[in-house]
Order: sequence, then structure tokens, then C-alpha cells
Amino acid sequence: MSTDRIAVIAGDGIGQEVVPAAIACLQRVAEVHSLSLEFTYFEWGSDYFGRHGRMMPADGLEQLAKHHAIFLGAVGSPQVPDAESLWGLLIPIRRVFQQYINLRPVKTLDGVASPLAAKHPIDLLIVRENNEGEYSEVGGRIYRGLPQESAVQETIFTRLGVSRAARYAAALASSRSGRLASATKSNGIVHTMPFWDEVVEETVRDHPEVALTSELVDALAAHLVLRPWSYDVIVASNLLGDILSDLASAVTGSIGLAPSANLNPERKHPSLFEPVHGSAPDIAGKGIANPVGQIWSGAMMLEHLGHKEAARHLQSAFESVLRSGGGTRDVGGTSSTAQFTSAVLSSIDASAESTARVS
Ligand code: GGG
Repeated sequence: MSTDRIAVIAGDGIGQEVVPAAIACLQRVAEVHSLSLEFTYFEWGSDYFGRHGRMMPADGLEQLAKHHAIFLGAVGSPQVPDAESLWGLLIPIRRVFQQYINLRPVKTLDGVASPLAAKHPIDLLIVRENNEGEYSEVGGRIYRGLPQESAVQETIFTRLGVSRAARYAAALASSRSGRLASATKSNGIVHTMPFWDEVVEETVRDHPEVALTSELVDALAAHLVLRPWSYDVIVASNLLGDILSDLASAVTGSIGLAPSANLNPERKHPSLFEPVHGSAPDIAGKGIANPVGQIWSGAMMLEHLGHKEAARHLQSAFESVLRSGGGTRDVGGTSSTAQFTSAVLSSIDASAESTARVS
């Protein structure tokens, strides 16, 4: 049996609560499926920043590189400027390990009511370009504190970056309904967005079976509220993909449900799995955080590591707890993080026992 080495960074706020919850579920499902998962914990994040003036040690990326996957909770604290916390940990990991795809599934789950009148089930995938675009270091501020103070931030799109995101999204669409929507804003952003559109269109031409639509992001956002079920795969730039995935997951009931995989598709480097939500300082420490986004990210990690059956088992365990109304408060239930987690553990055991009885 080979061992999967997983680096764990619980990080800030509710990351400290949902990560242990998800690891308990991963360990239980690993026992059932005879998998060897080895978790190594890195206490990096905003507390580390308070002690050391940086979010992770200077050799942090070298330490992470020795692992098969990275399991991250949340980053962000009122004590640390947001740009320091994000650019000191998550963004270098995404870039150095060439995790250029951020795959964000959005799905209606039984037992979770949408805040909107969703007439049909939602099941879509957002492919967010994860290495460039609006998240750029190019720019700066001048004349700080003076009346002429100015700030400039440049968006960088490269042919390589846009085409590989589009290619990944087109292949996904091809394996599903064949429908692919690309988010743009080429009416207002007149250089980078027409370039995005051109490169996406050229790339998707290699997939004649894929029907590509290009949609202005403002209209796309409205459609995601009014008829989210009509989308299958959406490809978007770094910033637009981030915003659309928060919106779409909120439409399914809660941002606390949404998982994500930061993928290095070539598998040359470890990929990173994290919930879409952040550190939620307003509820941190109260024991009420929804661990579904983190557990679902764990299921995506198992699938990426080649453990498809274990991934399905974990997925159906948390889905069945939600279905029976055992969710946390954000999805209309009454469970604490601990109660929800223990219900998922029981569900893993129950389905393992019934499978054993049948075979
Ligand atoms: N779960 C990771 C986390 O804390 N994300 C919060 C966040 O602001 N991420 C920024 C991004 O994904 O671009």
C-alpha cells in the first residue's frame, strides 16, 4: 500500500475548526478503504505572521513540495492586512506549484434550501484561471498621503495562461453536456478582455463538439441568480471566477458548502484543496462553522489522488447527513460543527457496514 503524504495548513479563523472536522472524516474513510494517508501539520497563517512577520517560513514552499497534496483551511485575519495574508501564503503556493486551474463545483444538495426559488437542480463547474489575470503584482502607489496620491494595478493575461484554462474547461464541457460559457467584460475592459475572448474562442475551436457562449459578466451574474440550472461549465478569469463562484454557491444555499481544487493538471507539483469560503472571523471560535466545503474539498483530494471509491463514499456520507436535515445553521439546520462531523462519521460507518453485509 503506498502512502499519500498530505500537507495540512488549517490557517486562520474557522479553518482551525473545519480542517480537523474534515480530517476526521478523511481518516475514517481511509480506514474503511484501506488507504494510507499521512497528514503533516504546518501551523502557518496569521498567528505565525504575528510571531515571525511572515505567513510561512522562507523554505515553506520547499517543505510543501515534498507532499502529494496540500489541504488548506482559510487565510485572513483582522490583525493582518489582507494583501499580506493572501500574497504571503496562498498565492505563492498557487503560482510556484503551477496550480493554474481552480475548479469549483456548484451543486444543489438535498436538504439544503436555496434562498431563491430554484426550479431545477443546479450542477455546474466553474473553471477559474488561477495564476494570472487581475491578481497581479504589476502596479504600485505613488504620492502616498498627498492630494495627487495614485494607485495603478495592471491585469496580465498571457496566451499560455488563458489558453490552458480554456482547454481544460473545454475538455470538461466535452465530457459533460458540451455547453461552455466564458465570462467576459469586453465592452468596458477594452484590451485584456477582448484578448481573453479571442484566445478562448481560438482554443475551443479544437473542440467542435463544445458550444461556446461568451457572456458579459454582469449579465452572467444575473442569469446565475435567475436560471443557474441552465449552466454546465463556466470558464472565467481569476477575479471574475472568484466572484461568480461565491455567488453561485450562495444560490445553492450557503458559501459554506463550496469546495475547490487548485490543480496542477500535469501533476508535476502538489495540488491544493480548500473550501471557497474564507476565515469568517465573525463566527470563528463559536463551533458553528459549516464543514461541508472542507469535507467536499477532501473528497476532491481523494479523487485527485486516485481513490475514486473513497471519494464517492465520503461525498455520499455528507450528502446523506444534509438530506436528513442534519446541517449546520447556515443551511437551516441546528447542528454544531462537531455534531455535523459526528453524523458524517456515523454515516460513513453505516454505509461501510451495509456494503460489507451485501458483499
Ligand atoms: N479557503 C481559502 C481562503 O481563505 N480563501 C479566502 C480568499 O479570500 N481567497 C482568495 C482567493 O481565492 O482568491
